[in-house]
Amino acid sequence: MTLKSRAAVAFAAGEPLQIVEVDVAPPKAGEVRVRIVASGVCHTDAFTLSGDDPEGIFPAILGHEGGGIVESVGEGVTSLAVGDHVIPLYTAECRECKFCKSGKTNLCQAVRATQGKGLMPDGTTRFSYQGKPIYHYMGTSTFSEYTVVPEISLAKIPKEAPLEKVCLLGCGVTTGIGAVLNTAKVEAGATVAIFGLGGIGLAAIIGATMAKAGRIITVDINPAKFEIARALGATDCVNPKDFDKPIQDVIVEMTDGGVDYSFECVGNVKLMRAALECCHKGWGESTIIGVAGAGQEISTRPFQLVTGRVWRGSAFGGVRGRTELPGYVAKAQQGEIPLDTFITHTMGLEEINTAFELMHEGKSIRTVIHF
Ligand code: NAD
Ligand code: AHE
Ligand code: ZN
Repeated sequence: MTLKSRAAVAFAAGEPLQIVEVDVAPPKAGEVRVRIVASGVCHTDAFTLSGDDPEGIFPAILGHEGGGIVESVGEGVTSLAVGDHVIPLYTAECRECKFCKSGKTNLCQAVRATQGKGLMPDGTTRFSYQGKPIYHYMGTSTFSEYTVVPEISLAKIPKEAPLEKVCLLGCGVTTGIGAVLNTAKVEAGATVAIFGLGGIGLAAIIGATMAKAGRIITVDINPAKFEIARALGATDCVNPKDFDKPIQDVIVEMTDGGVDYSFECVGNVKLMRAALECCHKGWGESTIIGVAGAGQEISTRPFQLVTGRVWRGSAFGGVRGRTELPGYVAKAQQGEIPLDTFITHTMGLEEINTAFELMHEGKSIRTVIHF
């Protein structure tokens, strides 16, 4: 049966979201309809809404950091049942594709092609408004009371975990921690630099403390972010605006030649260069997490790589969602991942445009939308 659902619809790039009642069709074979209980707002939602995302497609229901409860399942769904608690995954885990079987990446491609076109795997959409189709987003579309997601794009989590908090593990917090532990594999005692102290960069601090990094240098142009960074374990807080030389030179001087690992958590291609170039000659490794807009490219002197620095990238922290996310939820439940620290604001769906404003003004870390 088709359900009515309150949703925040992005009708066009650069326009505020509109709260309307959409129709959500039942799940087809291999799909699951989920009642979303809460959703964080990530910078990537704002990035796509801005029109900078080459894959941005409108009208769409954004949102990819949600937590919910299975409302109904389509034919052939075996791993989930009505009432199960789930976190939607923008990086599916089919366990059967070449990527999953490689053991080398979390980038399952089973549904990626249709997902990038805003469609379910059969090439159609489950959302409509006034009889016209509305596109899905990142395979999750969590800014809707009800959404439909492939079975392989849902991590089942214990019912005891508070969905209005662990939803943040659907993107930001997992991404930052995973990039440090899975992608860079930071070792104990290492010196780390983290560029950008939003949800991702702050989570990278947690990852660095989990890895027992010796020094955690954090960089942001908004000094209001430094208090929380220190509370999470940053040893140094640096504002590039306080210096009249490039930030990479400042960090190289602070560290006797550069850091062992750096992380770009902003999406600024100039900062990506700085993050690479603040790495130590011979072994320093820089991981790009931030997402840059259409047409932008990174650059550096090839000599930076010839002399031993390494450039990497990380999506969803290299985490295989169905397998590994329950472990992240357990860590949050045990207090090892302080999710409360990230939640600076909570509000209802009607106020969702305020969440975007707070993010752009640098006043929030994460706003969690309660449905
Ligand atoms: P955010 O807006 O909450 O935080 C960004 C931070 O960067 C802010 O604190 C801001 O002050 C700081 N900043 C901006 N310009 C800066 C500069 N020139 N130098 C230093 N600091 C600067 O964003 P977020 O939600 O933490 O997301 C960060 C980035 O990570 C975005 O690009 C987002 O799209 C991306 N992201 C990537 C993945 C992935 O899997 N690769 C996952 C989630 C988010
Ligand atoms: N659609 C964009 C790229 C967006 C992007 O890089 N997304 C990240 C997740 S950001 C979550 O907040 C990601 O995981 N990418 C891997 C993937 O398969 O999308 C573009 O440039 O086209
Ligand atoms: Zn995100």
